[in-house]
Amino acid sequence: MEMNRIVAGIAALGGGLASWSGSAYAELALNMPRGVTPVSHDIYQLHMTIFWICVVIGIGVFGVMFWSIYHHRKSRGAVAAQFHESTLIEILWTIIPMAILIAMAVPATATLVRMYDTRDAELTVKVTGYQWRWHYDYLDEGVGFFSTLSTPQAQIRNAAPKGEHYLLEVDNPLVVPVGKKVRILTTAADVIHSWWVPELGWKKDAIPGFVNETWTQIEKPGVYRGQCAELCGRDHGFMPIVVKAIPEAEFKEWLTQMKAKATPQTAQNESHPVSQPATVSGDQTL
Ligand SMILES: [Cu+2]
Repeated sequence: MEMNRIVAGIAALGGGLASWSGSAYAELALNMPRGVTPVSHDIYQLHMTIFWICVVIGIGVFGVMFWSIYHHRKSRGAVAAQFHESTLIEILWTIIPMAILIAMAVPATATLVRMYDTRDAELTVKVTGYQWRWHYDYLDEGVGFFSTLSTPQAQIRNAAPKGEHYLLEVDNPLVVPVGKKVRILTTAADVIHSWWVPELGWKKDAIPGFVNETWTQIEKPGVYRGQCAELCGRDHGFMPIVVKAIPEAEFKEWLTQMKAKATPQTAQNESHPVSQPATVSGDQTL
């Protein structure tokens, strides 16, 4: 009777969870995104492979444990088996976990090696973190610009309804061609920032005095949004990243336009290296 009630309770809870996860899935992403680059797919696959290995290990270990606790309980008069210093068991419980770890390390290392392989990139963009905005330099192209939060102040101060991309929108997004390998160098001009666009699969610290290197190859046109992922000061939450991936022909056109106005715009931007804070406080001491 008691057991039936417990089973019914668990079933009801399971049913509730299933319907909840179905309806809430769109808002509450429990898993990492699959992303839009070969590396992000590799990372996702690796994550799922290792997740399922862990699930199998978890079920195996807890299954044996609960089975043993139940079947060898004291009320049944169970007597503990004695197998201290059993060489066979010690070898087995060393070899099996080691084999599992090595099996997981092989795909993990292969993915890491691919992530760091920036050879044959067709375009290089240097990303510089500033308090609190990003600067993008298309090396070898002579194009560079700041990318600053464009969410209106009124939304930040709750004086207007918040927009769809609240705090995830900028004036000048990073524009890249679809299907091309783009090398991304990250660095910073003041404190440590971190350049993170979840759909690209990785984030990279932007450290003053260092240049970190990675790459991306976006497969489908679109706008991908991210944020600074390293606490970098008061307006850390106000320096979003927007990457716009467009077909190569359009990108070439965009680059030509940018080159045409590169000189005046760069000069204008460079004359204001310190950004305006996105938040408003009583004492603006920048
Ligand atoms: Cu930052």
